[in-house]
Amino acid sequence: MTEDAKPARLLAGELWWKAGIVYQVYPRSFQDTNGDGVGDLKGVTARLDYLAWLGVDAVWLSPVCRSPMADYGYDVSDYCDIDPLFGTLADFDALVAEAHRRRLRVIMDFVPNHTSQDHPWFREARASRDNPKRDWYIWRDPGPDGGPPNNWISNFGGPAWTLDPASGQYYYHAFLREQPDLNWRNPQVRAAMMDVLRFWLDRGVDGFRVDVIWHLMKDEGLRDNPVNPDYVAGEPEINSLVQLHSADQPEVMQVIAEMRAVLEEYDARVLIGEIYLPLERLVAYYGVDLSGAHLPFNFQLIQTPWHAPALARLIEEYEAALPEGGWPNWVLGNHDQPRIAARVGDAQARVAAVLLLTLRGTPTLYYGDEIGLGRVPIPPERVRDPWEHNEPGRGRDPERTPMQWQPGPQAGFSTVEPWLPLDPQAQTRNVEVLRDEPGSILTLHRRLIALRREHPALSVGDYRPVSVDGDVLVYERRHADETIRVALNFGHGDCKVDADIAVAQPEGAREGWEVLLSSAGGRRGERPLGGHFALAGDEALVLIRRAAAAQG
Ligand code: TEU
Ligand code: CA
Repeated sequence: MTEDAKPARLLAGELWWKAGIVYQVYPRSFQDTNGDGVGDLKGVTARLDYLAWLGVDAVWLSPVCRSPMADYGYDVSDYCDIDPLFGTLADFDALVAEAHRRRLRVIMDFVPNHTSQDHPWFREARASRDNPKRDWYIWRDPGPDGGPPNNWISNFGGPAWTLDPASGQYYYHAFLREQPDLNWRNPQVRAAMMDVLRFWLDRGVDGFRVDVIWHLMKDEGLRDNPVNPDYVAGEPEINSLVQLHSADQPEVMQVIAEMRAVLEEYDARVLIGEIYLPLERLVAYYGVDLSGAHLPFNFQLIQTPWHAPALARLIEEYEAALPEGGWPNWVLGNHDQPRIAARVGDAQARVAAVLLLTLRGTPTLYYGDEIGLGRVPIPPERVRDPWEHNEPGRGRDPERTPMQWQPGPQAGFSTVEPWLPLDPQAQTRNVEVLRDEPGSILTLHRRLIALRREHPALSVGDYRPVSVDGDVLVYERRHADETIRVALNFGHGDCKVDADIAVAQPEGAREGWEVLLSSAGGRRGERPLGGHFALAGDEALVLIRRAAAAQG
C-alpha cells in the first residue's frame, strides 16, 4: 500500500493524536549503532522504516537529554541538550526530519518534576542558603527531632528527604536522592521550564509525554501524609502512606494549563501526562474546559484483573468518567511495568493486542510487546535499575531489555553484549523471523494496526458495550454507516457466543457479520449468520457488519 493510500491521512491535522497510534521507544534498548551496547538516536532513525511498516503514527522517546543516568535519563542535567550516549542535537534533528518524512510524529519525554543533582540549577541551589537558585528546589530545616521535615517516602523506597550537611537543611526528592524535586511554586522555575518546551517545539517535536505530571505541586505546608490502613506488607514502601499531600494538589492544574498554552502557540502538538491515579482523579487532568493534558495516560488496563467482567466494568467506568470532549486513551505496558505477555501469558497477550487496538481512544504500544517479549530474566550481577537495589523484586529491568531484530549475534541490537540481557528466545523471537510468519504476534499487531487505519469505526468511532458472558466480552464500534464488533475470550476454553453477536434481521435478509480478523488467524472472510458463534480459547475476533449484497 502506498503512503498516499493510507486512509488515516484523511484524519490528519489536529486529529492525528486521536486517530493515531503511539509507539513508545526506550532508546537505550532499541538499536545500538556505535557498538557500546546501548541504543542511540541514530539507531532509532535507522529503525523508522520498521515503525512505518508496522503502521504506527507517532514515536514517543523515553528521555534522551543529558543525564548522569542515575535513573536512566529521568534525572536530567541539561534539558536543552542530548546526552552523548544517545548522540547529538544534530542526530536528534535528523531523527525528527526522517520521522516526518515518513509521516511519523515524534513525542519527547519531558521530566519537569525533578532534575538531576548534577543540574547546574541544583548545584547553585545547594551552594548556600541564600543562593538565588535555592528556592528553585524544596529545602526545609530538620524536624524537631533533627530528622526529616515530614514523613514523606520516596517512590523508590526510603525517606524522601536528604540532608545537605553543608547547609544543615534537607531537600525533597519524590524519587532518588539524585533527583531533587523542583519547586514549581517558584515563577522562575515555571518560566525556565516553559522555555525548555519551546526549545524542543521549535526543533519540530510534535508533543510531550510529561513525567509524573501529578507530582509537580505539593502541599504548601508539606503536611505529613496519612498512614495507609490498607497497606499490605510486601507492597512497595511508598504505598504505606496515602499520597494525600505529596501529589495531586489542585494547584497543579494551573501549571498544566500553562504548559498547554505553550503548546497552543504551535500547530497540532500533543500534551500527554503520566498519571497514576484512580479514574475519578485521573480525568481531572483533562483540565477545566479541556485546558489540561490532551491525553492523561490511562493505565487502568495494567491495573485491572484480566477477566471480562472486570475489564467491561473498567471500560464502562472510564467512558462514563471522561469529560465532555475529552479523548480517551489506553496503555498496556511501559518501561515501568511488567510486560503484558509476562502478566497474562503468550496466548492472552494476543487478545490484549486486539483489545488495545480496538478500544475507543489513542493506544500506546510499548516497543517489544509487538514481538511478544515477556519477562526477560535478569541475573543479579546484571541488575541496573536502582529501584531493584532499594526494594528487591521491584526492579524494572525485565521490561527494558533490547529489541530483537534478527537471528544472529545480539539479535541485531548491537555488536557487543547489550547493557541488559536479551530474551533467551531471541533467536526465534525477533522481527525478521516473525514478520514472515502469518500466525505470529507481530503479524497480528500489523494487521490490527492496518485495520484501525482502514476503518474509522475503530479509530474514531463510538463505543457501545454489547455483552459480557462468562469470560467473553463483546463491544461495538461505530462510525457513519460502519459497524464493527469485537469479541474477546479472556478464558482459555472454547465457547459459544450468544446469537447476540449476529444482527437481528428480517427473514431472508442477507445482512450479517463478516470476520475481519481473528487473533488466532485463519478465519478472515467467514460469515457467521445467526445461531451461536464459536470462539476458541484465547481468541479474539473483529467482525464487520455487512449490508445486504445485491441479490443474485
Ligand atoms: O514513573 C513514575 C512512577 O510513578 C513510577 O515509577 C511508578 O511509581 C512505578 O512504575 C510503579 O507503578 C516515572 C518514569 O516513568 C520512571 O521511569 C521514572 O523512574 C520516574 O518517573 C521518575 O522520573
Ligand atoms: Ca550506542
